[in-house]
Amino acid sequence: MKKQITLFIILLILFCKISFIKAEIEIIRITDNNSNDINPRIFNDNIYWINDTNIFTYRDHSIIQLTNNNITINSYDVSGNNIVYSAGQVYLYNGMTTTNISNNTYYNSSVKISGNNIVWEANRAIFYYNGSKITQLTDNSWTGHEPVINGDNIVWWGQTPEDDYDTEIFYYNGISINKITDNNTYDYYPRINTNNNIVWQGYDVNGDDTEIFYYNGSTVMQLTNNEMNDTFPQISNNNHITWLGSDGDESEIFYYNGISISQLTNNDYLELAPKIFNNYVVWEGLTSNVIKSDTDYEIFFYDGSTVLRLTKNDYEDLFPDVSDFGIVWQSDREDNEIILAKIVPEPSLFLYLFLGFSCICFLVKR
Ligand SMILES: [Ca+2]
Ligand SMILES: [Ca+2]
Ligand SMILES: [Ca+2]
Ligand SMILES: [Ca+2]
Repeated sequence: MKKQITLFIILLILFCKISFIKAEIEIIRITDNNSNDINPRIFNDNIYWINDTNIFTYRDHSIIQLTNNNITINSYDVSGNNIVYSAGQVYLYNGMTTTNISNNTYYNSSVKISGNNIVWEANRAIFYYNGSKITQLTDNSWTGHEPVINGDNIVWWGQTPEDDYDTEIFYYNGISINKITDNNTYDYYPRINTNNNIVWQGYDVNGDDTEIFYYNGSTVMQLTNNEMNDTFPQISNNNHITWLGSDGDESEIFYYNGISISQLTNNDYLELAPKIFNNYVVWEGLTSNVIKSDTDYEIFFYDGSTVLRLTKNDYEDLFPDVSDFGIVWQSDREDNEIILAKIVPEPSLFLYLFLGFSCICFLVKR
């Protein structure tokens, strides 16, 4: 009889655990000081942000100051141990020392890094540093803006003299520059992933509103076709895509899983700033009707199956970023602080099944 009861309890626990397997979240406040901590990024389990004029990181439960500047940082990016930032000039911190990479008389901005390769915008042109020398990728009669990089593959938006009034998406594959678009409407805001798949927003043929376009390495697909603006596309390394669209009134979050498009939000308030990592999507949402004065932004997280609301407070929670480790964002309290929502990995279904059936076998044998 005792054996039957034990068996029943094991089966009940097994059933409950299997029924409730999903992402669990642990909220951790990273900073607690009297200055502004802003623009957080997360790469694996390493978190970075800007505090006033310097970049900080959070590793193994402690905060480390990485740079020692008193100039305003306008952009930064991370690849492995390399941190690159633009503060007038472009600086590379390789984990040990800081070097001025750009060394020019321009105002340099929009810096991105992949391995040792760095790209940025200066004087309406695209500059590329391959670890040893700088090349200006755009001819002086061209314009180039906001480059992104994967390895030695670089994408930006801009114009050549043949483009007349509108802008196109340009792709440098490490050898030559090709146009991905060639039309009479504005194309901009490209993003590239580790497979060299590219997304961007561009006006449709009528030039009325923007759509989302996706280059899968060989062909261009138009993902949206509607009367609203579709903006800020992001692509993950498994080729999933998210963006801000609209169902008629204000913005909503949309998600393309490689096969079909789904709408992740359906409400009467604004969504902004989507980011994606594999099947995870994060964004900020203005949680009351925009006409009310008591609204503030909260952080939302799509875990691949359901949307979870991560904050519910009177602070502005902004600019979330996501990895498989967790979600980070800035929260405006007395001043801005960095918050982490750690995704607590649940033991897998197979582990529960294995443990459960091992216990049952042991009991039956006895
Ligand atoms: Ca165009
Ligand atoms: Ca549209
Ligand atoms: Ca909305
Ligand atoms: Ca602070």
